[in-house]
Amino acid sequence: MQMTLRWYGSKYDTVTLKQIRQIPGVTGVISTLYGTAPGEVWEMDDILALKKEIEDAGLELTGIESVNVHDAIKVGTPDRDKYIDNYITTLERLGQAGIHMVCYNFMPVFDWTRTELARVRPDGSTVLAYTQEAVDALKPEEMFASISSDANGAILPGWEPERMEHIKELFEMYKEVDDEKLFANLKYFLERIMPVCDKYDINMAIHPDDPAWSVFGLPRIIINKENILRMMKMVDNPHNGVTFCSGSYGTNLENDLPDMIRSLKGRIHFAHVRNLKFNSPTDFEESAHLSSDGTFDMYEIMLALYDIGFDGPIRPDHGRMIWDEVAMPGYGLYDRALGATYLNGLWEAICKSHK
Ligand code: CS2
Ligand code: MN
Repeated sequence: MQMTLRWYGSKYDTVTLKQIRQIPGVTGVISTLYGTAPGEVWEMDDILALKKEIEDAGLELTGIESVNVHDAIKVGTPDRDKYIDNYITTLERLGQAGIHMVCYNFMPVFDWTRTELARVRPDGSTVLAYTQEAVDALKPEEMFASISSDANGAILPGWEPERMEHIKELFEMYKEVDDEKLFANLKYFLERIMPVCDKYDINMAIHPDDPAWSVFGLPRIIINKENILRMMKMVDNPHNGVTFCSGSYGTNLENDLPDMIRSLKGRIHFAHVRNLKFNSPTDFEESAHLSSDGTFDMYEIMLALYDIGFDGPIRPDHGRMIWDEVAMPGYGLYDRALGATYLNGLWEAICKSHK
């Protein structure tokens, strides 16, 4: 596996490439053209400039997170083909630039949803947290207001103000879309993009819905083993794969994470590994990566990845905000660096004990 860190680009990120390069064992970054809107074609010059900036800093552009999917594709509106054509052009250019892993999600309206961006833990660190009670008490637009006021000035992926201005229309668009329709629209999208993925050897890695259940009555399908295996079968191409995100699938305590990993042998193209601490089944917070700080056994997760021969990019996911750092919630330097080092340590121990 290759240890990486997510990086939003020098215009948006408080963390520098130089800092990332100094984390032992991190050799690549996962980045995106953060200023582009879903549905837009990515310019070749922009892709190459991003790649060059990263390579000049002594790192590799290991993959893209994310090329976001336009809502017309998820809803299946009559103009979806135009947006799929744009997506294909972007993939073509990424392939020509030598990029072989693209993470995306198929969540309606929002990307991940948290109800607190800075819950204070007993040690004074702050973390992202979720309670179902808070979601049930809020309208989506109220949620947006509370999220943006807590974001340290950063724009959070999927919560861009331009999108949120149209939140009512977005909800309206999804009125007729249930789980089955969303599955069908995903299949349509994948069938259309697989030829370009085959041509350029691009691994598509769908990110799970987070939390792994319906919020605000919107359909959500990338939530458990049954659905993800259905998705792998419905477009049975090795380039149709997943981002295994322990913190997202793990929101549902019924998901057996190591078992899910083992069932996805050959189809995990990217791994996000982080821990959660549950205070109740509907109240969780994002703990440090260490097993003993949260609910998941991180050794078992890494062992399962090892057992299936996982050799793709991996990254620590959201970290806590520690040591007075001010950064995009979940994406500071310090705790993610600790996470990367811990995961590298588990991996080294697993490799050596299996020799
Ligand atoms: C990420 C997601 O920050 C996060 O929770 O894991 O935003 C992820 O990048 C997207 O869902 C992938 O498209
Ligand atoms: Mn993730």
